[in-house]
Amino acid sequence: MTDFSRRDFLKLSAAAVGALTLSGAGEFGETKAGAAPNYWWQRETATKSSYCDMCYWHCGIKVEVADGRVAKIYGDEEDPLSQGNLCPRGQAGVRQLYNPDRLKQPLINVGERGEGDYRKATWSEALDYAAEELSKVSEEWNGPESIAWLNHCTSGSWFSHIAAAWGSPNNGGPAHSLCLGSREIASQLTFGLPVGEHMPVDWENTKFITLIGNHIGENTHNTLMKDFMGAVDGGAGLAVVDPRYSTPASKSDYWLPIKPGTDTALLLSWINLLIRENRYDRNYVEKYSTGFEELKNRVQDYTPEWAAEVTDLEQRKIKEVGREMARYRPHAVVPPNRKASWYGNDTQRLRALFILNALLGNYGREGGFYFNSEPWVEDYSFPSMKLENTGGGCGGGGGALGEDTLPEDVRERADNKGEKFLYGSLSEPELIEAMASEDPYPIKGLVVSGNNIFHSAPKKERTKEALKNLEFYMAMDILPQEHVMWADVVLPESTYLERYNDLFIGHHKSTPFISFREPAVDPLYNTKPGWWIAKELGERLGLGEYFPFDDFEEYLNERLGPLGLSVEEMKEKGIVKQPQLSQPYLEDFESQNQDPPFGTPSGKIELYSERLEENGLDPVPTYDDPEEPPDGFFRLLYGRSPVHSFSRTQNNSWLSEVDPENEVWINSKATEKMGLEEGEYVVLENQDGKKSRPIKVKKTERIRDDCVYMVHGFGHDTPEMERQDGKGASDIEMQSDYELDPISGSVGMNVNYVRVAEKGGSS
Ligand code: MGD
Ligand code: SF4
Repeated sequence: MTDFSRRDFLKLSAAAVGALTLSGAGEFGETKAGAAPNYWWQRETATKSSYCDMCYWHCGIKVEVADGRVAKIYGDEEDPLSQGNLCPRGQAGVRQLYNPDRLKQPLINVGERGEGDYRKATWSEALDYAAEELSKVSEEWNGPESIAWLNHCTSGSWFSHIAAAWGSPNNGGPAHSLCLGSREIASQLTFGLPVGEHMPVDWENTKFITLIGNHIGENTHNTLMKDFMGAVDGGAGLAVVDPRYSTPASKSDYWLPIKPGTDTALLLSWINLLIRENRYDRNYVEKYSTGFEELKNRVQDYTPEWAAEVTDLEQRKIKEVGREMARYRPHAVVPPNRKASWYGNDTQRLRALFILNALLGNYGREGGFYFNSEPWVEDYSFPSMKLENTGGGCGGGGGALGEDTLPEDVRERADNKGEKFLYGSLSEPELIEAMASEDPYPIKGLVVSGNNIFHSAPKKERTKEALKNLEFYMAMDILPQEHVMWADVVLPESTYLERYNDLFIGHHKSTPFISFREPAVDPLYNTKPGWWIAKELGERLGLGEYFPFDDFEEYLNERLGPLGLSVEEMKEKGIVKQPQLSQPYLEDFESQNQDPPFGTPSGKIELYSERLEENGLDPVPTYDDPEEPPDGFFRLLYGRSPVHSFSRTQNNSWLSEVDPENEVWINSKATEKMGLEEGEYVVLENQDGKKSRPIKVKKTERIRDDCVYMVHGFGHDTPEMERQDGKGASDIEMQSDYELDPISGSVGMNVNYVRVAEKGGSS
């Protein structure tokens, strides 16, 4: 019998809002009418140390707690990332904690999957049931590989830990295939080094920056934005290549409104120009790279004149920007963007970008890229696991270029049947396809944590089919997002302000550091930290030996011990910087008679990749024209809002007040032709006849007329969260197609097209 339906959810949320309002217990301690002021700082306060989880940048924070309630969050001045400042999302973390819509207790589904009929359960009931069902799937469907694990949050790595210990290779998240995988693989192929979490661009010394569709300022990463603006304010020249007049384009010296999908042509033409006009850094190339002559031969036809035709850019501008880069080299940099998966040829596009940087002689030089230096922190000594833990947490998923190390009794990963792609971590959309088709083998169990599989992966309908095909599906989350309310067991995690997490190990230029997270307040409702949930589940699955600690302080103390630190000390300090000798530039290695740290087989920058050639792939990037939009359709482009993270924050009361819904940017000439007014609602339809929710029109000169643009993360279908439900449209609903990158397994979603199908409607 159902005792907890969607309607109850809404009632419960409303009651919780009421309770907060009546008690006057807002986090800033507002006063009841007529009462004496009682600000939070006049109460008993405590300061807690943590790092922000509103995005994976993980700025260090201090949390002020007054009478057991979080009153304020601010940046930790000691932290190299936040440097004492937070973005709006960081400050709004407090509204995530006190969000009345949060998941409040474990739930067990009692209806059809997707209908949202639940009964409340105790923790032991929910965990016993989950362990029993997962074990049943493993026994009946040929082992742990019949269960997939998709994680994207700081606690998610504990579920990846279970997958690795138990032996499922179907373990990962969106970070690789839907975000930065192709960038990481291209960097590894060229320099033998990852780009890593915090892009090692030497902003403070750079003199000329070229951004390729990298909308810094709309996508907000605290330090990145500050460093970038510092460089621009300090006089660095700026060129922005984007079909849209983005925020950085508005600060630029050169805006290149490129035809979407033709960036590789532009990059190759700059390579051609630097070589043809002898403007590249000859000494650097001779000393540190291999394959220059082959590169020179292969790019000789990719002239700026040719590229101007292909990219729809002015020839003069292409040449001028190329020459500016050369003028300022090696202090000229072309940073890669983070959301690198666009068109399915992404590793080659990124290879072209890195080769261009190499010709500018900027890797390991001031004003280019510096060499990262990670702090040394001992791993916890777990018993050896069946598989390597492939992560899946935030920002994970660089994707190794190494050999497959699966033991003989474990089947291959289901996402790469027939070796459709060469390298890389799990490709989430390909895994979902394997779940739906049962090809190459049935996957009948799924565990999802902190990964909105209805909003991060394309082909949402196929994702629903995959879920229907499962025997058991469990989700751990903090909110009743749409995909969560499809799960058989729903486990409510405490938010980052209520729990311990692992150490965050980072670096910012020559400063390696570790940040610490402690609970600022006790968990609200009947929620639990992710590490506890995973440990309890692991023990029930017979994997208790992989969780050999009683509580999380014990775990953290074992990691901190070799550094001469402890949990008690970290509570005080929050951040510890390591006085480790760092070598950001090539000259630092040379002065110590050391080889440069390029990790390629040749030990040099590989302009020509023999590894790609051996695998039948282009050793030097080549260019293919993108498909043209069908008649009457625009290419659909998408990006970020400065105050939202993915599809996670639209329900946050402060953030949704600032940015409640998205708009579709359409060029004014096109709106005039269609008779569309600014602010009116339209329904979009894609090439496969999929229709969007109504979305507001933004009529603008700031975008080309062959594409439209919308911010990702809106258009939720979540009756349990009224504030975000149905606001704006979801780009994912329009992304019913993608192109798979044959090198990295990344999926390019900029290969979808929309037209305005109807006028009218509202949010
Ligand atoms: P992209 O999606 O690559 O994002 O940040 P970016 O790397 O900046 O770039 C979007 C820009 O590319 C848009 O300006 C778009 O018009 C342009 N563009 C689209 N197609 C093309 C093309 O064919 N050629 C060129 N040259 N430009 C094109 C994404 C990054 O943002 C990522 S990956 C994550 S995961 C973070 N997410 C995030 C968030 O959710 N919210 C906020 N506020 N910030 C975030 N920062 C991060
Ligand atoms: Fe938090 Fe903003 Fe820093 Fe991301 S950039 S960690 S949301 S403060």
